[in-house]
Amino acid sequence: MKRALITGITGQDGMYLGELLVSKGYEVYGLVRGQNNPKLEIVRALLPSVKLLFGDLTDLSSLLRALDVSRPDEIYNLGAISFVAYSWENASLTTDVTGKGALNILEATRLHSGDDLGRIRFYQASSSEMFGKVQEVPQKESTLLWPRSPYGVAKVFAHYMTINYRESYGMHASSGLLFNHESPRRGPEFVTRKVSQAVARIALGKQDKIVMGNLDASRDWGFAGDYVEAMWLMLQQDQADDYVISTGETHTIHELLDVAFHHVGIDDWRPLVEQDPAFMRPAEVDLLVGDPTKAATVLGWKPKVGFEQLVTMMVESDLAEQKSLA
Ligand code: NDP
Ligand code: GDR
Repeated sequence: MKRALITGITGQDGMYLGELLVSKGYEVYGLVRGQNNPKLEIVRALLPSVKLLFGDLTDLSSLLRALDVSRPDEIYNLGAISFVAYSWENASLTTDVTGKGALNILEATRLHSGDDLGRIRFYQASSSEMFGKVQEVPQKESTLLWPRSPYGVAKVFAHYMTINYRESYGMHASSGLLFNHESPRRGPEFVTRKVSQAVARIALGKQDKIVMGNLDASRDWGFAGDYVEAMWLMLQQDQADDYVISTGETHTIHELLDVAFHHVGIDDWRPLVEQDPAFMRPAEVDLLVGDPTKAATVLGWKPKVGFEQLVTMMVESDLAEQKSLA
């Protein structure tokens, strides 16, 4: 039985990846931070067989302890401060967790495994946000990185540290340059879930309008359930490498609003959407669209859920949730 350790198990991807690995027969361990984490019970209910360990990416000794207990064959470093807008308000903390946290888990892995480093396979959750002010369309593994947020800068550090551990120590360390991926489990601070939740509430008469930021940005949105399969596939390869994971399609926030409102029978959403500079970013990433050719060719990976299906899945889920709240 293979053993896996997931940091960020309480996040959107951690939960999907935990389900995937359990379904494949892995013994799964998840790292949870904080003394009374409100998501602990959600994870326990969803993934009863997963063993939860307490630790924090900023605390090297807690990571060493988690590795000693779990003795993993595969490590998935999904833990991060992941909300881009928040990273301007907390740039130093984001650097510590999202950037140096990756170095901590890489170093803990090296120290833990000693001469047996070649046995462990490591996944780093890199991001399309690293492309920032894009230097090429579509973005590929070789596209020059130009991050536009403290989060993006921290992810670039973590990305190159992962490559550095591969090149310096021969570690099987792979990095997935994942474009935006969403689901009904997406945090409500992110734009897709903010829209799906608000649209459901407006349809049910619980809310009057949505207040948004920049509606012109374009993103390459996929389904989180598809994307965690790509993470797993990367660690099943003989050679560690870096892969863009995306759909190859891009859509604006306007299109997101079109699909979400249309699904509840509202075609003219403009009177229901206000814009507020509070939701604009100091530097915006205007256009992201990834080229997933390498993932298709080498990993045999392809996304299954398209943009409209994703948005309607999220609106449906929020309608059900909002109805259950009465
Ligand atoms: P979430 O924000 O949903 O989850 C982040 C996870 O990191 C949570 O479990 C959180 O724990 C944990 N975490 C935060 N701070 C720490 C810390 N100090 N020590 C240990 N764990 C911590 O993100 P997603 O699931 O969406 O994303 C997973 C990873 O993939 C992240 O690294 C993200 O940056 C990256 N990524 C995500 C993309 C996306 O579109 N979803 C695209 C590209 C990359 P808690 O619940 O306690 O806060
Ligand atoms: P992003 O996701 O920054 O791409 O990072 P987010 O959903 O927060 O923003 C996407 C785009 O929507 C615009 N936008 C708004 N965003 C939010 N959150 N709220 C609003 O009201 C709003 N109005 C417009 C934003 O300006 C932006 O252009 C996500 C995270 O999951 C990262 O961790 C991950 O690395 C990247 O995706 C790939």
